[in-house]
Formats: sequence, C-alpha cells, structure tokens
Amino acid sequence: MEIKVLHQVLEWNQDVSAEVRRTLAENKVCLINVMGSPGAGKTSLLAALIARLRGQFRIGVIEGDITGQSDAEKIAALHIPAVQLNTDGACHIEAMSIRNILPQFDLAALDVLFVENIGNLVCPAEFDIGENFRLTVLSIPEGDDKVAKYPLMFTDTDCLVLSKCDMLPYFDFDTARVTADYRAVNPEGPQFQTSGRTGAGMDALAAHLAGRIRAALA
Ligand SMILES: Nc1nc2c(ncn2[C@@H]2O[C@H](COP(=O)(O)OP(=O)(O)OP(=O)(O)O)[C@@H](O)[C@H]2O)c(=O)[nH]1
Ligand SMILES: [Mg+2]
Repeated sequence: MEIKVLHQVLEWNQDVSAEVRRTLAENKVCLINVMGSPGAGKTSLLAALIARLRGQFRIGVIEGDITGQSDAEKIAALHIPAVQLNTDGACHIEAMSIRNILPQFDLAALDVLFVENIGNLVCPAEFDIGENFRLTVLSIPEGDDKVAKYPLMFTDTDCLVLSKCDMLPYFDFDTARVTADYRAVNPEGPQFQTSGRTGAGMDALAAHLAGRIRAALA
C-alpha cells in the first residue's frame, strides 16, 4: 500500500528561505539566527556582541517574541536598527516572516542582521529562516543535560555559547558533560563560554563571529 507523505510546511519554508538567502546575498548582508531557551540570555548576549562588533560591521536586529516589544526597545536604545517580530503564539520564526520584515531595513546600510528567535529549545531548530549561520545559547541555570535531551538544537547549529558562566559556582553544571554531548552530535562545532555579567569570553566569541561574518560576506 502506498502511503502519501506530505512535507508542505517545511518545503514551503525552504522555498522562502532560499528567497531570503538570495535577497540578503544580493545586498551583502549576513543573517545570524540566535536560538535558545526563554531567558537564556540571548538579548543580553546580542547587546554585548553589538558593543564589540559595531566598529567593524553595520548591524541590524530582528527581535522575535510571541508578544511585546521590550527586546527591540533594548536594542534600539543602543542606536541599532531593530524591528520586533511578534509571532502571536507561534513558538518559532519562519522564513516568510523574515521575508516580510526585510523591507523594514535599509539593507544597503547593513552588513549583519541578527535574528533573536523565539525562546524555545525545540521548534526554532527545525526552521531554516535563510540564515548564514546559527548560534545556540545554553545558560548554566538550565542544566547540563540539555544537549542530550534536546539534540537537534545542538546538532543543527554552527556555534554553541554557554552563557551566564558567572553562575557556575552556584549550579551543579558539568561543562565537560555538555562538551562531550555536543561533540557527539556536532563534532566540528565551536563552543564558547560567556558571561554578560562579567564580560568573560565575549571578546573571543566576537572575534570568532567577525571571522565568520567576513567569510559569509566575501
Ligand atoms: N548572572 C547572569 N545573568 C544574566 C546573564 N545574561 C543575562 N542574564 C540575565 O538573565 C535574564 C534573561 O536575559 P535575557 O537576555 O533577557 O534573555 P533572553 O534569552 O533574551 O530572554 P527571552 O527573550 O525572554 O527568551 C535577565 O535577567 C538578564 O539580566 C549573565 O551572563 N549572567
Ligand atoms: Mg530576549
């Protein structure tokens, strides 16, 4: 018996993501998809990276949230072009939303567009939004079992950031376990430890990203 298998949503997403990728390539803009749990420190990380990268690149930010605009306000307060995307309940951003929001930016005046995806360790990893590369943020208070329990988010990423490392003394968080679990699903993926509180690790992460951005724009 022949069983029909439909992949409508993902195929549709891939079509649109290719269009987003083409538009950004034509305008020489590098799109970075930042993913992680609610409260992992994504917006704080973006602010720290903007401080370190804004001298080298012209940066814009799309802030994804189910509702509200507080994250876009935080980025706009840094005098960085920021647009809030509200998904009104959806747990991830889709390429169609990026395509629709791109006209809000002067792409000719940008080198890098960060997208802060919806706080969620599952769904965003399943959707190609037209990014050049992905960053996954895992904060220490979330626990060291998350790579093992939510592997796709760590398999389909180009960089793992262990955030809130200033919290390591207060949590039973085995970084060696996380590294081993990450290596098992993503053998080549780089890993950084950062703290938005102390600034630790931010220069190294920013330098790594600068190299990747230059490679993407070349
Ligand atoms: N101790 C510590 N706290 C941090 C750090 N980074 C962020 N925080 C705190 O963690 C909380 C969440 O930070 P956000 O940057 O808003 O996290 P987010 O991932 O953008 O959150 P959502 O957008 O709601 O998913 C805030 O209270 C931050 O002050 C850090 O490096 N160390
Ligand atoms: Mg945020």
